[in-house]
Amino acid sequence: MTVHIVVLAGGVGGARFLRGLREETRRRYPDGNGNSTARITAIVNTGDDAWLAGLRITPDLDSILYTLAGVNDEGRGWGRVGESERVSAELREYNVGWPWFTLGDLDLGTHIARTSWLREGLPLSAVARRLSERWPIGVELLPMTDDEVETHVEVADDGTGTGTRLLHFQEWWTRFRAALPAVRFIQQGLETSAPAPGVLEAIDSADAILLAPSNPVVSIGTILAIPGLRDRLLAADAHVVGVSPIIAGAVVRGMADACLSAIGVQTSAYAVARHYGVREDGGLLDGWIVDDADSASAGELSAIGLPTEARPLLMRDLDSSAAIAGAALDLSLGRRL
Ligand code: FO1
Repeated sequence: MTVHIVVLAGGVGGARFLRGLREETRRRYPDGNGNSTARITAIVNTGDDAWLAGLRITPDLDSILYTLAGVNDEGRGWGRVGESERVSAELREYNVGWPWFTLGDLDLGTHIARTSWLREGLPLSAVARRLSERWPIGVELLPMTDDEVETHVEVADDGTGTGTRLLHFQEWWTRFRAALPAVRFIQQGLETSAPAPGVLEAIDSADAILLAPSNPVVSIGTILAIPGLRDRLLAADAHVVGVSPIIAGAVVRGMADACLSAIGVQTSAYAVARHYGVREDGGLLDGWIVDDADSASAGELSAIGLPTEARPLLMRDLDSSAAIAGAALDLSLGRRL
């Protein structure tokens, strides 16, 4: 039987986790020619998306696509390896786009292809599929929705000191490095959005559902906010297991701590688990994976009915990522009634 694994994922952490999961399923369910018989569906956050220089940019889908295709810039965590920036230098001269948000030449190839297909009327889910057909990535990439849902951040207005102003997430994140305290996050377009075709069906047919160690607020949180999605997860047969993006009270990379404090959640493996909620209290989680450094919280969480395992959580390389993905998969499959 082919096992069907659904992963909710954001950008860099999601990409590394999916690369590890693909490797682990290749080892566990070999298909005889180097791949696996497992089916992996990634439901990806698109709240970071933006229109820029007339092009539609989808950072989390691209981080995952490039990483699984092996053409990503491993160090930066986004964009293409061997990139050049001739066009973005020209755009800067014309003051087109955001000078603090670099669109590399190879990356622009992807954005131009995507935008031309969108202009032909293709939905984002079809565009994501077409882009991923260029490489044998072994994972089905689904945007959380085909509708435009963009995260904006409300920050104190440094001008008058009284009001607040709204920034696109990318400006808050890349221009200001999340240094401006966020009053709240607003997903514009959320109310009228719907899960992309295939998303609810994937959740219904999943044998395991995993929350990647992505930003719990603006990545996983945005996916869960899409109307109908959370309820479908709660109704799913598969057990939902999350991997903590926080180790020993600190983010592994990115600035999830700035996001968590904005919603009043402590930056800890324990607090994020409570934020997602324990299944028997009406929350999402049937299981949680924390780092060895947080093994004390594993005991506390198990005591409140959330099976929690402690293991090394740093995704240093393919083997460590595969081991983490395997542990999450075991916890999800193992707890099937
Ligand atoms: N992040 C930066 O810090 N600086 C950039 O100039 C930048 C450009 C960029 C272009 C395309 C893309 O897909 C991602 C890009 N990112 C950049 C990363 C991006 O902010 C993150 O991938 C996510 O949006 C946050 O998780």
